[in-house]
Amino acid sequence: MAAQTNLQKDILVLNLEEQLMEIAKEMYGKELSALTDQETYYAVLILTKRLMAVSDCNEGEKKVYYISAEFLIGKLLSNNLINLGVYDKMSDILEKYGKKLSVIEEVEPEPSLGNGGLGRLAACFLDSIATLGLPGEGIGLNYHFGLFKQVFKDKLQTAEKNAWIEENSWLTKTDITYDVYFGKKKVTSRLYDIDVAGYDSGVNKLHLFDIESLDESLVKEGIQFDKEAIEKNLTLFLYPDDSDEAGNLLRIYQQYFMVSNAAQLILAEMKEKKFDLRKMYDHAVIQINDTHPTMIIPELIRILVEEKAFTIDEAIEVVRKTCAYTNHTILAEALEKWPLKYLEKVVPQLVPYIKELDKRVAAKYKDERVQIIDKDGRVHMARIDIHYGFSVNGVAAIHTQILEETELNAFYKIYPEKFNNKTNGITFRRWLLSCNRELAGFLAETIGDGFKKDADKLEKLLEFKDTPAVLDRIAEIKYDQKKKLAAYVKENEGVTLNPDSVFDIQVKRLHEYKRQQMNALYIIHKYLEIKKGKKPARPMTFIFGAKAAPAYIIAQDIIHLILVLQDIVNNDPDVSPYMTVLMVENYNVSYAERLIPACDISEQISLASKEASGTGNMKFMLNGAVTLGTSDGANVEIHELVGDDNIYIFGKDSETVIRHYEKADYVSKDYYEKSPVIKEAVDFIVGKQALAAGHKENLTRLYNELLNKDWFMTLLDLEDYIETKDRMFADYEDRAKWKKMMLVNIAKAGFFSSDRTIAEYNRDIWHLTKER
Ligand code: NBG
Repeated sequence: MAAQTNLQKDILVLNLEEQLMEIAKEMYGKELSALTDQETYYAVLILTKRLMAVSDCNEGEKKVYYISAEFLIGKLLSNNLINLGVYDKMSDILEKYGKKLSVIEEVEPEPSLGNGGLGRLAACFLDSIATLGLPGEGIGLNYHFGLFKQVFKDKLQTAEKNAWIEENSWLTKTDITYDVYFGKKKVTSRLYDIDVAGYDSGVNKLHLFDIESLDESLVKEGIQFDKEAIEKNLTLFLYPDDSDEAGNLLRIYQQYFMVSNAAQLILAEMKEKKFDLRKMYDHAVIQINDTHPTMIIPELIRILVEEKAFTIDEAIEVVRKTCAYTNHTILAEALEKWPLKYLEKVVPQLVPYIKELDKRVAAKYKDERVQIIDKDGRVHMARIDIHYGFSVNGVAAIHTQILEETELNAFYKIYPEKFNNKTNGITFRRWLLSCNRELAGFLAETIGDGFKKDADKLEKLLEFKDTPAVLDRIAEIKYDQKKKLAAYVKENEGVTLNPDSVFDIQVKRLHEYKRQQMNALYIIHKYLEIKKGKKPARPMTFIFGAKAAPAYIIAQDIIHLILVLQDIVNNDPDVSPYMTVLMVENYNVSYAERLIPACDISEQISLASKEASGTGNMKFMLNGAVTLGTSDGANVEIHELVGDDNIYIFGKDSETVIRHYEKADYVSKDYYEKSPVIKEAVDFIVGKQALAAGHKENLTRLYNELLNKDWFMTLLDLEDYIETKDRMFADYEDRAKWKKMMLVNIAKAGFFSSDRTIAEYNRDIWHLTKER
């Protein structure tokens, strides 16, 4: 069978041009050369889907089901073509008919099925699972309007729906439908599939479930809709506003809908393959990505007991051996705790099982920190995962260590054997081969293209760390990418960027712990310095990209401050020759693919202990940026790999920060009063100039927050940050030194390939065998 499909794929590849012409005729009755860009995109899409449909599936005795609320897959055309090995061929064919593949790629709408790193990680993992030839599938939801589209109005973020599903898309409608029960209320789901092609390997599937009765017209203004009309709203948005009860209930509806479908799909496959359900763990491993899919545990137990004649003990044992949990954060507010009374409203059928799971824990352990249902009647989802799964992993060495020693220490004492670390990774197909074709091409010329399948081979580049021709070429490619970005930004944001300036970039979700506000304070500081006559050696460009959760007020205020600074700085003739500020609108995966290759300084400045890993940091280094970062998340491992000479680390370490929290002795005002530099920068937020350009309410609120609370300790590290960043800008002028740092960062990035991460998941947790 496998050989046959391979042959079909080979034949298709041989006849790519004829096929494409035929599709053009069938769909539009036109010659290829007469198609519009949009039509060409659809034709190439259809052909690529056909190619994936006849490619081998990764099969085996055991499969991983990666269940996740987010899959931030980004545009798929370019990556699919690369992974199928036909990118250049397709590009040549299109060229022959007067078309440019890079232009056609632009037409594709980007689905926003994720929020940030967690969702992007899931997408990288699917790529690597397929590339390693492992049997594995993603399971999630088909949100029609994704997260949201960010639009700036009056220097404030507003949210609109992000419609991405078109008549022709990567989704394939299947005839699989399931009944999902919320108590007695029944809804019907339908499965849509997206093929995931591995690089030079087989194809896997991303399963996205949708509700059949969805009504898109429910969304009236912005992203507002009737939160109670579950049958109509269930798969409209990812992370709908949860600031009220209806919003909370909707999130539980979504989560249960996801896991009920997942359970039905997994059990149907077990049945179809005639696997012994009592040995489910020999054929299925369920990776629970953060706590959103946690209800899969009680749901599977319920089904095994009620429909498959298991005793409760047997069901718990089988499920425990099947489920594994990944923790992605230690932020308390992100660790889900659902009031039992909400669960009773949405999924009453699960409640007796959750109570049973709780009872068993309570009978064995007295420690309050490990109880599933707390004294206030809230169900701690992560605790279900830890007690009733077989593996708990963090996503970077320091993060796992903090889980073991601090956050989850009570659990670590009970189950030390369950804990393990899996440092995150990124797929080099998207984050190098696709987004930086120039660099990838040059690397292949210089060290051979072995690194494309075995990322560790990038280390070979170190042999050239004193070779001027190689160093110069890497710097030249960076310069070209900066020019390209500048052209795109000019067209899309109307802002002029100077490619001869230093590009300093911070792109990631907006959150106080990530401390975009600290970066903004640096900008204020520089602005004031220039005003006083202290000119920098070279112009500086500060770029931000970030969406803020619509209900997160201070995050909105930080966006506002950055947009105010953009206005003030870029329009001040004394300063604008030396400095530019830009916050790009609707930062997403496609934007990241443009920004990352063009970056000189990678901002990774979270408060130590708070960023579980970060993955943007890895993408930037792979593309030759130098990191300015705290000792947090994966920065720590980057630091170890590149050494002190090739990274700029500043700020207090995680132990110091954790101690401040324990003792509650951090007082931001003390730092403000002690340091004239800090005071001057913070005061600027509510000074005349800022108030004239922005809104008093937002700016005052932010100012007060920094002065009176500053929960994520911005002012603690500000002086060190300013000093280190100044040093970095100065070092940029030592071009020889800087180029060498670029090279070392690229050469050492191999460890952060998600192929390595997935190989470790498989070695330690999944134990899948490939059979191709
Ligand atoms: C995020 C962390 C990042 C990490 C990604 C992927 C959540 C809840 N967590 O540091 O903040 O890189 O997960 O593991 O989105």
